[in-house]
Amino acid sequence: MSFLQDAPVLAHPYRNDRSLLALLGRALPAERRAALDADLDALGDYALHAWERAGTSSRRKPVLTQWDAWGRRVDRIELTPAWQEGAAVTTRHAVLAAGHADSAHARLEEFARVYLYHVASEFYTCPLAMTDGAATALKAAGNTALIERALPRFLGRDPETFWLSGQWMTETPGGSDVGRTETVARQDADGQWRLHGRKWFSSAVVGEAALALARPEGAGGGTAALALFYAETMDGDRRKPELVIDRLKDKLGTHELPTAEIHLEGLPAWPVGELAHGVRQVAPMLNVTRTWNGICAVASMRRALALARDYAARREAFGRPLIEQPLHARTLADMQAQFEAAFALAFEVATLLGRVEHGAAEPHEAAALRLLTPLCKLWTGKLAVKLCSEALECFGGAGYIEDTGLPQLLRDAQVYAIWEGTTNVLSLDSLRALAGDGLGALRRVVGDWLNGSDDMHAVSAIQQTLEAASRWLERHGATRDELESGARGLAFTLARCSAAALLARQATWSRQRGDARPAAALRRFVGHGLHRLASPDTGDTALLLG
Ligand code: MFK
Repeated sequence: MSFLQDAPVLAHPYRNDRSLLALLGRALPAERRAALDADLDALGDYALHAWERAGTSSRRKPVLTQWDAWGRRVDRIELTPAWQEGAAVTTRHAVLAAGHADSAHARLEEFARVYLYHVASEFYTCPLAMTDGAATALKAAGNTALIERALPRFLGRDPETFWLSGQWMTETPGGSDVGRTETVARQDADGQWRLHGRKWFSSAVVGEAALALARPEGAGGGTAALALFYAETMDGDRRKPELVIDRLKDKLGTHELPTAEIHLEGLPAWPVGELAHGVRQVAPMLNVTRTWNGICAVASMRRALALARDYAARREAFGRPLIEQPLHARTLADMQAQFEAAFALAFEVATLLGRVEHGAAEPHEAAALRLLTPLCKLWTGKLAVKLCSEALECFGGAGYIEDTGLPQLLRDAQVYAIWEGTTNVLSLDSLRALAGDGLGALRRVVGDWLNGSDDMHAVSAIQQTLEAASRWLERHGATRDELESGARGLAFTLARCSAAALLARQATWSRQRGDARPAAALRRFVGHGLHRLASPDTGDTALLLG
């Protein structure tokens, strides 16, 4: 028999994740940490089981059957195994319930679960994110009737009564520009609202409810005239006939996720709040799903890196294991440093969300959260693609072969930069959050995070880069086109500074406990530069595109 290469082995995703263990050790009181342990351990077990199952199963895509043998419209969707288990696994481990518990730590405890579950879930986390977002938006709107009806289902711990909710926003003319929504809400003579239109990306089509943007009949055009509606999709165990599934999307990645194009043909719906300003009402949902996006992006990075790191010890080339090859080791260490920075930022957004929702945060922390949410989403989304691509390369040709399970990581990672708003749309959203004193709020929290750090080089680099960002804003803030054309560079700069400051805080805590690795990650991350500010556009853009 000729040489056979050992496959990479996935170590227990919870017990071996030093970043997660250190974060929980620093951020949670001992009794809450202990109470969380069993769920995290079990979700780590589930992740291992799913990884092993994926290696032997060929079931990758859901199947839509639109008609039965006798010509009746059925729109039945057969799901992959992880999707069939989704409600049971997540209710058993209180994934959504944890996030809405009465504690400032609720969101951190929720997102620790999400992080461990995500890759194994085969993007069941996508509708879970929307369900979480829908619960948050209903609470923010204060609609008591809908809260009493839907939240026990959305946040419940019984898989039999658990409901998933969708977010029906995207339409053919309005992906980013939601103000172009064409779906109309009409009121029957008896007062019942009904939705008529076509929604172009529905990833919770197997769910039982949805929040949908629609234009009340006769309302004007644009964003402000849109209203937010709550709808239910099922009549007992049959899908309502007013919801028609046109087809499932054939996507680059997230293959197990049944994303559908649908028609609403008079689906009954109820206004969530006033019959206007629907985008304002759905914004809490967007900010929650964008937080999920950041956590899921770091979960994918962590999986890719864990496999690449393990493989580097198993694979020999030129007489020694890859891990002993200086350039390969350096490549992995660079990836580790970037991952640790992204991890720190994503989990701080989760933590701050919990503090703000619980009323435990100061006003400047709430303003910082509003800015950090798009920054985290846009930066981690891009970084996930880069790191997953680099991780595949660490396997050479094997990283390009489907049944290693590796290419899927890269295909799936691409969705993070698109789902819930592209990098540019999120960069522009960060400008909304910077209006007023968003940057001042960010600088205050960064100052708190740097307090006590002994890495003077990193502290000075972070502070100088924030100064440069502030000067950039002063210079370009008055001219809208200049501001927008540089928004991505500004957003990446602020994201990197925030992540570095959070890494500095973790490094200080870990060093006091004898672990110098986060400090090394900080040095390396800062060493790659924080500054990504765009130089003024001297007309070259128009020239290049001419
Ligand atoms: C997981 C796998 C998925 C499978 C594949 C899926 C592929 C992708 C499928 C998708 O389509 S995902 C959905 C992607 N679409 C989006 O995420 C929407 C992107 N567009 C935006 O985010 C726009 O910024 C937005 C539509 C939210 C607003 O743009 P507009 O129309 O210019 O609105 P405007 O007037 O600026 O804002 C309306 C109000 O909302 C304002 O408040 P006021 O009414 O009080 O003035 C804003 O301040 C507020 N607002 C907007 N964004 C906010 C926000 N408030 C808080 N937080 C925010 N993030």
